[in-house]
Amino acid sequence: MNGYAPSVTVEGREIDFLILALTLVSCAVLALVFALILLYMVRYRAESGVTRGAPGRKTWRFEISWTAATLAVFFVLFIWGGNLYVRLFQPPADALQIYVVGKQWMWKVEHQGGQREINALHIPINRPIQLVMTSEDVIHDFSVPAFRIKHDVLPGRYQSLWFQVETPGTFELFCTQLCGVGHYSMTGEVVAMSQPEFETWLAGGAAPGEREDMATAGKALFAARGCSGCHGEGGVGGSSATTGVSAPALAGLFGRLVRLQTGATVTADERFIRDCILTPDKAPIAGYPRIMPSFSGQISEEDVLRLIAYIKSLRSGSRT
Ligand code: HEC
Ligand SMILES: [Cu+2]
Repeated sequence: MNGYAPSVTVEGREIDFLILALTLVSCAVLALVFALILLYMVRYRAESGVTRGAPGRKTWRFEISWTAATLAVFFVLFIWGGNLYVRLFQPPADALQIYVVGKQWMWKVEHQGGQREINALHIPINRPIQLVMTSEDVIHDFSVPAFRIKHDVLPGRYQSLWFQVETPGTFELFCTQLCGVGHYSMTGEVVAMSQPEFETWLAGGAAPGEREDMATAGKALFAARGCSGCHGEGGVGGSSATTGVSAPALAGLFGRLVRLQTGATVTADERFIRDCILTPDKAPIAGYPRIMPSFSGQISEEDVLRLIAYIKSLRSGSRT
């Protein structure tokens, strides 16, 4: 295994370039400091006879120019780094979403079509990929050195990471957070393929009839877990005449602004829906009784992701 894997993403190359620039700037400062140390060592050595201690004349011009130059260099690095950071953590809207759950000691991946894999991640090239990640137990860290990406994966919340790979190939995947005795074995591979090859891969494995896509699996869970009893078949919501329960419609919820009882508004993203299912007491929404039970500890992280996929698939007014 070689120590250096050339970056296969555009952002990765920019990260390399930024690090190179930082290293060069640091080396330049280091060289200047050492050159001055040497210069003064020779110039003011004991037998040199140079006068010391006389008050030197202070020139403001020198003072101001070195301060301004340093400031300018650091501002350039700051703006460059800040801009890159913001871009790295804002997935493009058209990114292909793939779900990742870390657990001691493996990475479980689920594609929207329901294809599942362990310690492997298949992706198409030249297309932005967004990973929505969570952990079932302790803190893990998803790292693919060749993509220059690395992010902690925490239990109880969703982390998102995105990248776009340019060259096909197989790349190493590591957990880079010490997560227990099996940590060393929590590795895998990311296989980047052309779009047609990726589609062939997606279609392989289980026959299409046997595999449920995530939203369909979520729909079954929605009924089996009794969600539909309050939220209605297909999440249409409203108060049911038979049960007298009033629960909000879930169709069209994803991406909408929701008002909480505290008066605050939040966007209904994956994390919000997850919290609604697992800890409904934490942020109850305005205008409804607080009767939704907590499903914490009763639903696996993977099932929560499937329920979210189902809720995302419900457009307003749809009755599927
Ligand atoms: C006993 C009735 C009941 C059951 C069962 C129930 N819910 Fe709810 N749900 C509610 C009520 C009432 C609210 C609104 C008040 C609140 O947020 O607590 C709500 C809120 C929500 C919200 C937030 C909706 C919004 O507009 O912001 C989501 C998402 C949700 N539930 C999903 C689910 C899922 C998924 C299940 C099944 C795992 C489920 N619920 C089971 C009654 C229920
Ligand atoms: Cu781990």
